[in-house]
Amino acid sequence: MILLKDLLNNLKKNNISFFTGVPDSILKDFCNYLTKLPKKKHIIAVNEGSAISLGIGYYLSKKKIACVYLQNAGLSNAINPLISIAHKKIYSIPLLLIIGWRGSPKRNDEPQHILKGKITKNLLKLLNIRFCILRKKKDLIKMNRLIKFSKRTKNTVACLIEKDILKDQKKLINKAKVQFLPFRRDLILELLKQISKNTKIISTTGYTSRELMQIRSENNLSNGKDFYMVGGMGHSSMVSLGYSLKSKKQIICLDGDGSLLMHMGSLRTIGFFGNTNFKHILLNNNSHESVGGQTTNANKINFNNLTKSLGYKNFFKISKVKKIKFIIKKFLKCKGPSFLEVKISEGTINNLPRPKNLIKIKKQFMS
Ligand SMILES: Cc1ncc(C[n+]2csc(CCOP(=O)(O)OP(=O)(O)O)c2C)c(N)n1
Repeated sequence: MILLKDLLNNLKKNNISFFTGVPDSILKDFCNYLTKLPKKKHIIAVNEGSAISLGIGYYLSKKKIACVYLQNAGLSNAINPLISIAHKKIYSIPLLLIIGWRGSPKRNDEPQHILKGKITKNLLKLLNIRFCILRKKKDLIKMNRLIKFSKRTKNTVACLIEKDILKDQKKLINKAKVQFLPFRRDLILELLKQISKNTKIISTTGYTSRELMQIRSENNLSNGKDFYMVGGMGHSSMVSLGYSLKSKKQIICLDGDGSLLMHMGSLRTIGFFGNTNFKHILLNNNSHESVGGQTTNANKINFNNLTKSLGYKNFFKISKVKKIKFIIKKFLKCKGPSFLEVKISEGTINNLPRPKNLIKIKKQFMS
């Protein structure tokens, strides 16, 4: 076990004062601490490649190493600027990566994490990134050595942290935000009641897919078929578009604000190429709720102007429970590509199961 305060003190001692990254459940307490820092010291990036690039820009201006935190799933987003810009053989720009190691060989984890967990160390080796594994306080000495090496040689270095290692002694109590908005489950339940037999739903990573699966089975709602994007965060809209172009069926992408922002350029592809059968629902809680509730800053975006200017034909918005039924009806009837923004409160279902038998889920979806 490592205490959050020891990790933070260590970073301070090493004169690291700029943080950027994408939230992760293993690093939840770390990310939540950082969100209390002033804007100039910490930026939640939309994807891990952007976080690496922010760190590169910071180094170019301050000659100091930035700390970039990410889940190992996001290493793939990070690889492009890591290998093509920051690498020793390109511009030799040092960074400190703190990586939440989902699916590490010693821990049980979900199917989507197991493979990435297995290859994480090899990926770092291929990228010539020296790394250490932080399991106990003493390991912070290894981190210090790596940071010194990074500063001296201008190489990127990384620290891997497995599940349940990082502990915060004085847990930050997240005050319940009183918002009189619908919950994710209110929207999902009504949607499942209204869709036709042939509808396909493709749902994003985290609570959205888990709630969809649970609400469907709990209420025995069998119209339509679902494909849960248990990984590949940010890509559910393009998977949906790919499906919809080759099908006459109604296709609904159930997206989250963190996921949508991660690869927001996709909205233009949908606006341009999307057919009438394409329907996009954004469950906007302004938060990465599934990994700790860090803000996405999506609350002030005007999705009406945005999606219309990108080529979507219709825009709808829900912020009251009593409007859900009526607006879903209109949304399902209209000709797409259409966008529905649902402002939701944070809050999920207790003891949510996770999609397990993924091949079976795929086969059912395709049948
Ligand atoms: C590439 C990548 N980066 C980070 C994560 C960790 N992660 C899983 S769910 C999630 C938050 C998703 O936020 P949002 O789409 O707003 O949905 P919410 O959790 O609020 O329902 C994050 C950051 C991931 N799975 N993949």
